[in-house]
Amino acid sequence: MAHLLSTSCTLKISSGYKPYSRLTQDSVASFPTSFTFQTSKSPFKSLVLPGERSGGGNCNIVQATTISSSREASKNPSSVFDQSSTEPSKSQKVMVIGGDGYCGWATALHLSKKGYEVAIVDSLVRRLFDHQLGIDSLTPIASIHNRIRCWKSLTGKNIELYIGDICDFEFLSESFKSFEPDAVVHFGEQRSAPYSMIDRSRAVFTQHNNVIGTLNVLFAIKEFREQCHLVKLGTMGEYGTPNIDIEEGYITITHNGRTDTLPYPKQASSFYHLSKVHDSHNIAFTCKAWGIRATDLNQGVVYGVKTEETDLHEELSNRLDYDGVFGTALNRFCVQAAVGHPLTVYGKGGQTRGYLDIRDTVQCVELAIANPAKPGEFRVFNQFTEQFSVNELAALVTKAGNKLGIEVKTTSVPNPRVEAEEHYYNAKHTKLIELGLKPHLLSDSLLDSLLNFAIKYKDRVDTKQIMPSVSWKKIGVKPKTVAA
Ligand code: NAD
Ligand code: USQ
Repeated sequence: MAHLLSTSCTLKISSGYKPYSRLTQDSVASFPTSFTFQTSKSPFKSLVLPGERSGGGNCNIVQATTISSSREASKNPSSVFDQSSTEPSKSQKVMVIGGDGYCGWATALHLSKKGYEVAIVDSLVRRLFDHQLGIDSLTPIASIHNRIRCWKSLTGKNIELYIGDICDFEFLSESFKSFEPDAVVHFGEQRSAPYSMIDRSRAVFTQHNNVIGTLNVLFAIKEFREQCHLVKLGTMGEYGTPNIDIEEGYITITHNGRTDTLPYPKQASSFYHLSKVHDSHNIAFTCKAWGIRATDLNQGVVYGVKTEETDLHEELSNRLDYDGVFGTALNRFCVQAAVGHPLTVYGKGGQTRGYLDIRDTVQCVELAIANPAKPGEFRVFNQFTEQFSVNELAALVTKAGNKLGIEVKTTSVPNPRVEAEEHYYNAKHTKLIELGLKPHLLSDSLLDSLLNFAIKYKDRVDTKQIMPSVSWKKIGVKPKTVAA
């Protein structure tokens, strides 16, 4: 049985833990890789909260929930939102794996507001990465327990919390049996391409964490919730940058006089992006073999920080990464402009990608849940709203900065990645629009607000973390432990 854990639990960290080693251009090779949490042999395998173990053995099961009984319906729904006509017809239960992260937190709150019964499953490993690399979110973020408590006190809505690693199948099984989800939204992966390219151990960790985690989710659905709809976060980067239009998941090809509709070719360009390709293959196979119903959301690069729900209270604030490992292009450029750092365009800057506002991420996920895939269907949506090259983003941020009286400069940084810097890019993205997505396109006002937000927190910026520090070409086997 799942244990209900009080919110006052704290993580115990072994004495070998060195939270402030920094990842800099010169020190990639020398930062420690062997931080461990108490009782966990692998540096990454599980986060263990003391005193909460399953019936013996090595299995690290930790499950937590908010103080109040999780199944209790909200008795005092707050009036902070107008809920008319947005509630799902019956209360659907949605498990948000990775719900403490950037996309997951915003989505969990959005779904909870919309009347879904939500449970967050998270190992909190992302907070550990920050400690390991000596980086931090631009915004101060509350603990997951305080976030959930704050949400409950403002809205009356309960969010269940299961803390553990989905690579641990026993933990995941217990979470499934306890919560009984109708849909699982799976954000719970190591999502940084540079992180996956630091060294062998990060490459292996990324692929193990992502591929085995997803495989476990598929087995948990098969074993315990056959009808459960899997909404999996994939990435546009699975397709690479082919010299033809990118379709949504499938392409019809005529070859030697015969025609078939086949999965669109994948050309990922980091060990992280490759983990998403492997995930997609495993999901597609289990849809066919076991009749799993799944939606793969090939998401573009997300920008922005505020959503209607996270904006309610500062304890609900979302994270905003700006560093060279976890920060993504547009978010980084806004923070760089705010602190007077030249915008870091890698190489020629013609790299073009799909982008979307975080308010659209939460909308897309809700649309996917509300319109589920059929049993056995492997559905693929390209989840972005606009395409930009890096140079175009830099020009937009420069213009927005100038409007606010900030002088913005751009610098061309030798590209740390191996990627095309000038290429054709035209990716389809109509399926979510057909389901009702109303995009928040990148506008002057959004850029103003993101820049103002970055200015508000600019004293928290560690400018040493801005330049890229991980090279695709210099990846190698790094020493396992290094003196501090
Ligand atoms: P994030 O790092 O902020 O959040 C991921 C969360 O998953 C973290 O809270 C982490 O602790 C948790 N997690 C990781 N491995 C886990 C495991 N084994 N068990 C339990 N929890 C685990 O990342 P994000 O930016 O919110 O991205 C979420 C998902 O969306 C990822 O799958 C990512 O690939 C995808 N995505 C993100 C972007 C983007 O721009 N941020 C773009 C496209 C796709
Ligand atoms: N780039 C710069 N300067 C920077 C940062 C990035 O020129 O300071 C360039 C990169 O070289 C790349 C492009 O901007 O060509 C996008 O890079 P990014 O860091 O914003 O995004 P990426 O590494 O692709 O990864 C992010 C998320 C990942 C998600 C992916 C969606 O971290 O989880 O899967 O966006 S996509 O790009 O569509 O694959």
